[in-house]
Amino acid sequence: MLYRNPVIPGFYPDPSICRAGEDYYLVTSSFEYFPGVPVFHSRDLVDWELVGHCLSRPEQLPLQGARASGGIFAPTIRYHQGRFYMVTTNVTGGGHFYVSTDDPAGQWSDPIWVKTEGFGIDPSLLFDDDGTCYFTSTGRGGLTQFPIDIATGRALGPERQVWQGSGGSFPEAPHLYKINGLYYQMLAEGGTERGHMVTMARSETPWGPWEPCPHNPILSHRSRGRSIQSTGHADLIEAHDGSWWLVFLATRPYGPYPLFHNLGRETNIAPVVWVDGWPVVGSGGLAEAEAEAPAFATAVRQRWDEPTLDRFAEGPLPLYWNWLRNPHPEDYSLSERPGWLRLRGSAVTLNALDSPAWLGRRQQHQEMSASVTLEFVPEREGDEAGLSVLMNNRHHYEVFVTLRAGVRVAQARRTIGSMVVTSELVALPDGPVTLCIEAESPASMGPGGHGEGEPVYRLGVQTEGGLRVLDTPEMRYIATEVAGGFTGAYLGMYATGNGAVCAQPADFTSFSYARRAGGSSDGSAN
Ligand code: 6LW
Repeated sequence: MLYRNPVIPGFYPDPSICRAGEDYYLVTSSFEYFPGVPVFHSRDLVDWELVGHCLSRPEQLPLQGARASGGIFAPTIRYHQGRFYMVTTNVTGGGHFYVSTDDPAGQWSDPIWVKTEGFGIDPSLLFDDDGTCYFTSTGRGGLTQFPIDIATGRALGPERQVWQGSGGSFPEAPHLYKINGLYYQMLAEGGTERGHMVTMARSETPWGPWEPCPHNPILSHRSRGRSIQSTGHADLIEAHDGSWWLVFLATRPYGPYPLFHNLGRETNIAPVVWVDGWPVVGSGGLAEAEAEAPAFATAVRQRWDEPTLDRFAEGPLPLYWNWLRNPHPEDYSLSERPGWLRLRGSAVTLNALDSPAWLGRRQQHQEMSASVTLEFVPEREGDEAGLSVLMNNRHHYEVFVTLRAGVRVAQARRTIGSMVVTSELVALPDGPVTLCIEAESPASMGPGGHGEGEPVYRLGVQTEGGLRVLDTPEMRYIATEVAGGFTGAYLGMYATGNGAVCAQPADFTSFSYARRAGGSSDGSAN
């Protein structure tokens, strides 16, 4: 049975994995989004169900004023003596901390902070057989490590330098493992762009001397014409059947040359075999877009490729919905009007480093359709509510309902850095409005990007005469290569009074999302 990478598509970077018996748990970075650090569960390493978040309470995750791609950087998850630990960094404030739980799908503890000598990211834990817990991260002067008291986070020894990598730029993402009595240090190097790679060294002690792997990098797609690029930031796991696997981030760039990516860095897996005490990843250090599933997988389902329809019945929202920074609870209600998600537009806009009345889910496929149906009666020209595709506060497109010259209209807008462009206006009759955003790549393009045309979003409104497309902005101008940062595109419902509070709430009754077949979303060809 074949599985397809990415196993978790869309903005789910810096994956880390642990195993409890035959259950696998995986976490990823979440930056300025709330709740933080999504937790996935799988029993076959291929189909990953989102079961919770490690950081679901604002007290665990202060994000006030977080810049785009601030907040929560790379997490590591480990399982030790019946308890799960997740260690990460809040770069917006506080630095390194960990939380723990007996039930990864439930609530996690309050943070325990770990103080280091300098600023660092990418913390990791190893629970050694003698009970020592090693904390490893980037820090002042490179990769640093020290033993900690897991009950308090207190250092039990001085910070010491460990393996600094094979000479690539940005040595980071350290994970220390003990395998067959040897200590292995795995790093990412080369920066999280096209030169990204995974490297490894081993030692008889946790402190070195380090023997680098003779075939470093153990994984890299730099300078390779593959559909999956930027492979790196990895974590290693021994499955319950004795097979070994690597989880790692990668991107799927596309478009005419030079390629770009807008879905963020995604979670992938590759098989690992051991040769002479060194891991060999995938096909001799290259990961396949399609590969043989673990022998213990009984069926291959990849749920993230299935369409979703949200009807906003009262009760908890599906876990894939996120807020920007710490949401203002007064902006949201599922109970005031049963069957509708009510957004009360505040003064905060999508451009602010604050939390607008916005609820978003990741765009997970290069070709997709998203649509919302809403009721909204704008009373001022500043009042607007609609559907956005958002990369960050300075790069987003939206289609929305607003008031112009006393008439309720639909309009589209592009915000690309300091450039803001609005579309023509379409007058709307009274009643519910359906807005949609579709992502479309010209069929001729192919994954290598050597065809004609440019991938675009179609921003439209349903009218009596059918879909009226208001704008078709290029995907490229909100892609990571333009927008910067570490995140990926979100599709979000929002409302704002643009500097004032909206007089009327915006009520959303459905949100649908579906991958469109036939596109280059499959990561098909290498
Ligand atoms: C992360 C670093 C990296 O902390 O990107 O790809 C940073 N690797 O290890 C942000 O995700």
